[in-house]
Amino acid sequence: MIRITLLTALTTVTLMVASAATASAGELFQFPDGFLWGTATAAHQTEGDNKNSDWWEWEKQPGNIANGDRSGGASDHYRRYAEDLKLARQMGHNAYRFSIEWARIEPEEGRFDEAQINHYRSVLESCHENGLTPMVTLFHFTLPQWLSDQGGWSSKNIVARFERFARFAGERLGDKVDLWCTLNEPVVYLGAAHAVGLFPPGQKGMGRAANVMARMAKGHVAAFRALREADTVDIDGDGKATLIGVAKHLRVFQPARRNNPLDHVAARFSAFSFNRAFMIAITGGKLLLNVPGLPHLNERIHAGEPTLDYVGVNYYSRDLVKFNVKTPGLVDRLVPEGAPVTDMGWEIYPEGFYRVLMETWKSYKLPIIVTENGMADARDLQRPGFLQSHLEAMARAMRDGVPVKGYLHWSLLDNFEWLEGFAPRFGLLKIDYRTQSRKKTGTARLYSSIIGSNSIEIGSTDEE
Ligand code: IFM
Repeated sequence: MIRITLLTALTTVTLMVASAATASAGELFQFPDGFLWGTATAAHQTEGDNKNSDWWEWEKQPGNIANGDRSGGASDHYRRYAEDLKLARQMGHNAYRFSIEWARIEPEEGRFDEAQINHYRSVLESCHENGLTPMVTLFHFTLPQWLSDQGGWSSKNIVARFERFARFAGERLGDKVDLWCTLNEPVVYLGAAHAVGLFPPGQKGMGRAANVMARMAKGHVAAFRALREADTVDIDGDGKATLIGVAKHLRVFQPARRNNPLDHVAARFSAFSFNRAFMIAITGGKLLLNVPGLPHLNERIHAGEPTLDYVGVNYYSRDLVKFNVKTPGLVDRLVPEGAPVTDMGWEIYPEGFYRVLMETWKSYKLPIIVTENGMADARDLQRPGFLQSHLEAMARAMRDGVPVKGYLHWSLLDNFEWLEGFAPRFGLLKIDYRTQSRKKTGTARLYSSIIGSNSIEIGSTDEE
């Protein structure tokens, strides 16, 4: 049982409507031409030697990372990106999501490093040489140490700093990128960094986390505007120089005890605070939080203009939610007994992917790109089934009208999994960290064959 404090107390109640799926076995689903197939990575998790970032310092402190792991050379992707992107092409991928590292690009406040921005230009060139449509993420959990020292996303200056960084990225990389992702998993991040203190800058407290949500929402909006202005080059000729979104971690929350009304309330609370509050803030323009014991928030985020071109969906799992009697603001999140789980103990629940996609489309009426989906499986035993069942779930959602434009598997290669260090293995390419050699997994081959046919047979997925 894991007790999670991630913003579960932050909000009012909204019902997460779960659509029951109906699948007829044996139906062949054809993905549209131009569907994006690929993988996602993040700079700090893969590049290695990210010395100016706040995680570099954080990892040095005993107890912060499992087994005392440090990201160190990570997957050596900073130096081996060309080899890795060639492998992606060989596997049939046509897209690649990665993050640019703010700590490298602006290692000191206001000093932008030409060599580093040129490095990312080379990565983008390599994407294009390999036929990979790049998606560039601006913020994926790491900050320059100088900014973290100011409080990171809790600092007053953060929105202006992020806007400046986004503008610089748009100006310097815009001729090679159309597809941008401002923030990765803002609610996961603000919970871990500013509510429970497990990520740097290690702040604790629900009140502060609520304010950080407002800052991140404003940061997204500021970055959206800056990218729109700065990146005017339409690479793919679709008439749009930019498509800008966020990668939002979305989960299914269900009451642990069907007959317990408090668990129902807790599940709805969790769905609203984790899945919806941030999205409503950036799409609707207002962040409304009204929870006893927390600062009331009624903040205008923007004046009603469009600030999202697509929703990036990161889907991993579901939680059974149990009301916590001792600390009513908190909830316990459980895995159903006997359910299949990943190496990290997360339930494997493909039906939830279908539900999340349906719900996201109904809520925001925006195109969707699956910006992450995957599992930790060191022996690659369950992952082929995971991939197959999740792609089937996605295909069913598409058949039922959800405009999914692409699927980016997490991850291209094994990498540094934050608090868990190097033990969890998410890669389609398995890495031997002694030699940094890459080896294709069975899942990588399965993925290639699905991409090759651009279709999938929808089997009889479990329904509830
Ligand atoms: O590795 C992370 C990634 O950085 C963000 N989304 C979830 C992944 C697996 O935990």
